[in-house]
Amino acid sequence: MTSDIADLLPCPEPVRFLAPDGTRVELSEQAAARGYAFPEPEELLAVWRAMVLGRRFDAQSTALTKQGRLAVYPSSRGQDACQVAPILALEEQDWVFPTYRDSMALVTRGIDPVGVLTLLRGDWHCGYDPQATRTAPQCTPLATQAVHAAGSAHALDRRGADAVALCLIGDGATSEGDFHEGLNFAAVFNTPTVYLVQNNKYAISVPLAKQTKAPTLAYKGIGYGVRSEQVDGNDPAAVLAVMQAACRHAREGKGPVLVEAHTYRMEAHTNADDATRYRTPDEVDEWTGQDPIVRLQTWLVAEGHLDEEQIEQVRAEAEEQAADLRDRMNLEPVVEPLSLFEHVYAEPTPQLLEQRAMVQTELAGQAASADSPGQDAMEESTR
Ligand SMILES: Cc1ncc(C[n+]2csc(CCOP(=O)(O)OP(=O)(O)O)c2C)c(N)n1
Repeated sequence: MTSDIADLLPCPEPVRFLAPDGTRVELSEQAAARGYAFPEPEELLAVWRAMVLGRRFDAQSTALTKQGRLAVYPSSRGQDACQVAPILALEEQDWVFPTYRDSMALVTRGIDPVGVLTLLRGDWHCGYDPQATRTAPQCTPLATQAVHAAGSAHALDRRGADAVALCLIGDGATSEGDFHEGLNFAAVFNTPTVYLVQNNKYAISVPLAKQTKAPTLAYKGIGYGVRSEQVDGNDPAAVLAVMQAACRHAREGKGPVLVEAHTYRMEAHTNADDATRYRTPDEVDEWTGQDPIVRLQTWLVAEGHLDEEQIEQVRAEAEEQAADLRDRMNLEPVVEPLSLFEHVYAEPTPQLLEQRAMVQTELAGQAASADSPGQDAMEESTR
C-alpha cells in the first residue's frame, strides 16, 4: 500500500486552538483541511478537571521524595495537557504504553495513585494489574515501549479487538533504535498504534538541538510511511482534538500515527537532577507564561463554562486526594523481597534463579541474627 506523501506530512506549524492568553485563534489552513474540530465544552471541562487533579498529584509526589517516602519522581508539571488529553481521547478497551514520566497520565486513566508510585518507590516492578487496567508497566529503558505498543496493537488487531495502543514517549527517546523499529513495524503491519512524542526540549541535560537535526520530530514519521502531526502541547484543546483524530484514524484501520507535542518540563528531570546547570531562568519563565491549566481555565471562565465555585470544588477534591495519597504513602510498605524475581521471564533463567537463591540465603541469615541478637553482639565484641 502506498500513501500520498501529503497525507503523511505534519502541518507546517503546530496545531493550535487557544493562544497562551486563553483566547481562540484561527486554525491554520492545513489544520482545518485535516478536519480538526474544537472540542465540546464538556470535553474541555473534563480535561481541565483532570489536569487540576493531576497537577496536585504531581506536586504531592514531588513532596514525597523530599520526605524520603518516594525514591524518585520524574515530574510532568507543564506537560499536563499531554498527560491528560491523550488519555481522555481513548476508549476503555484501548491500551497505554507509558514511561517513567507518565504517572499523571496513569492517574488520569483511573489507576490508584499508590499503585502508580509503587515502581518509583522501588517496591515492585509494577503496582497495578496491566491486564485489568490495559496499561503496561512504566518503562525505564528508553523507547522499549515503542516496540511493545506496535506488537500489542498488531495482536489486538489480529484478534479483532476494536482497540488502539497509545505509546507515550520523550524527545530523547526518539533517537533510540527501538523507536525506529516500533514505527517501522507499526507502519508495515498497519497496526492501530498512536505515538505521542512529548517534546519537552531536554533529555535530562541534552537539549533537542544536540539530539537531532530533524526540523521537527514529527517528520520522523514520514520515512516510515506513518501519518504525522505536530501540536502545541500546552494547548489542551489542540492536544485533545489531534489525539482524538489520531485515535480515530488508527481505529478505522488506516494505520499508525505519530504526533509530536511541543511542550516543556517545568521541573528538573527528576528530584536527583539540578536543572539550573543546563537551562536559564529566562527560558523557564517564558514557559511559565504558557501554562496549559491557566490557558484552558481562562477560556472556560471567559465563555461562562466554569465559575469560581466549581474551581474551588475541584481544588478541594484535589487536596483531599493528595491528603489520602500522603497518608497511604506514609504507611510502611509490606514487601516480599523474593517476589521481585517473579514475572521477569515466563521461564526464569539460571542466572535469575541463582540471584534468587543468593537473596534467599541473605534473608535467612538476617532472620537468624534477628532471632539471636545477643549472639551477634557477642561475636561483634570478640572481633
Ligand atoms: C536505553 C536507555 N539509555 C539511557 C537511559 C538513561 N536515561 C534515562 S532518562 C533519559 C533521558 C530521556 O529523555 P526523553 O526521552 O526526552 O524523556 P523525558 O525524560 O524528557 O521525558 C536517559 C538518557 C535509559 N533510561 N535507557
